[in-house]
Formats: sequence, C-alpha cells, structure tokens
Amino acid sequence: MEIKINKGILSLAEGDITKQDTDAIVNAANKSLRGGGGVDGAIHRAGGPKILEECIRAGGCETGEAVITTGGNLKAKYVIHTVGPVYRDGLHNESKLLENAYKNCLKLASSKGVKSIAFPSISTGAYRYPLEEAAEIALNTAITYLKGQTDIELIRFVLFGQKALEVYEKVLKRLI
Ligand code: AR6
Repeated sequence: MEIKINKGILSLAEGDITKQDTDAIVNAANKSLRGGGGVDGAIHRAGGPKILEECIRAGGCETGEAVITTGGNLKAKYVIHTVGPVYRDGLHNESKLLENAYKNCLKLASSKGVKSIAFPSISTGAYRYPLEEAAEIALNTAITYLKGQTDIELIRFVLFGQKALEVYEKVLKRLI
C-alpha cells in the first residue's frame, strides 16, 4: 500500500528491514546501543562490526532519542538507531515517547540529507507495545512529517509478517 502526501510517499511493505535500499534504515535499539535481538540483532549481523563500533563511540541513547551511524555492509548509507519505550500499561508516557522516537529519526534523517527512510515497527516486539496502537502513532507521526516542510521523499514501514502488514494497512486506511 502506498499513498502520496504532499511531495512525499508513505508506503507499507512486508519484509526484512536489513534488505532495504533506502538511504537510511531505522534500528529499534536499546539504550546501551550495544546490540540485542529482533531488528537490532538482524541489523548488526547484516551490517557488520563497524556499526557496533560507531554505536559504542556514541555512548548510548535515551528513550525517544536517535543516533546515526553509517550503514556498514548494508545497502542503506545510514542506520538511525532509536530507542522506543518499553510498554507497561499506557500510563507511563509511552505514546509520547514512541512519537518522539519516530520524530527524532525523521529530523536526524533530514539533517543528513536523507531522501528515503525505512522504519520497522518500533517497540512492538520485545518491548510489547500493542501493535494497533503503535501503528497509529507511527503512521500519524509520518503523515504529519510529510505534510510539513521536508525534503524526505519516501517513508517506508517494513513490517515483519503478513499479519503486521495487515494491521498497519487497516490503521492507515482509517487515518486517511
Ligand atoms: N525486519 C523488520 N522487522 C523486524 C525484523 C526485521 N529483520 N525482525 C523483527 N522485526 P524488536 P522492540 C519486527 O523486538 O520491540 C532488541 O533486543 C518485530 O516483529 O526488534 O523495539 C533491542 O536491542 C516487531 O514487530 O524491537 C531492544 O532491547 C518489531 O520488528 C529491544 O529488542 C520490533 O521488534 C527493542 O524492542
């Protein structure tokens, strides 16, 4: 599914974030930036040790913030590492922190001249954010960003598995 917003495109696809040919891909990391499971593990495995070295040099990342490194052996030129919130009960600022994670990745991407960026569904794996609620925040943040003044031409959400793609598609249809 693909929609045009201003001069940009918002697209939803099923697949593996490490295989994307966008200028940047986003990593759903943890505060240490020293790697982990899920998307984080996949990116470091595919991208090689250079990414981890740069992450260690960066020192870490607060929840909702973002750090940029090169893409190592990946097709993407950059990896933008962000830390989504661990979902507890929805009463601990989780929605704002998740919005900040997406927003700060987009701002950092723009500042580096990135034209195309691929996101995974941040926080919806190990961090247990309910998928439909997370999708609404992710998509709303992307839509708002593309509606503003930006050079970003493509924001792609890369969902792991058909079920996750269907949830994102359902939410996007509701929002537009
Ligand atoms: N490509 C795209 N999406 C993927 C991939 C992939 N290769 N692999 C998993 N997903 P998670 P989080 C989906 O757990 O919830 C790590 O250990 C997955 O199905 O990767 O933000 C970090 O180091 C899910 O929908 O990230 C942190 O400690 C989504 O990506 C912690 O997990 C996010 O799942 C972060 O947890």
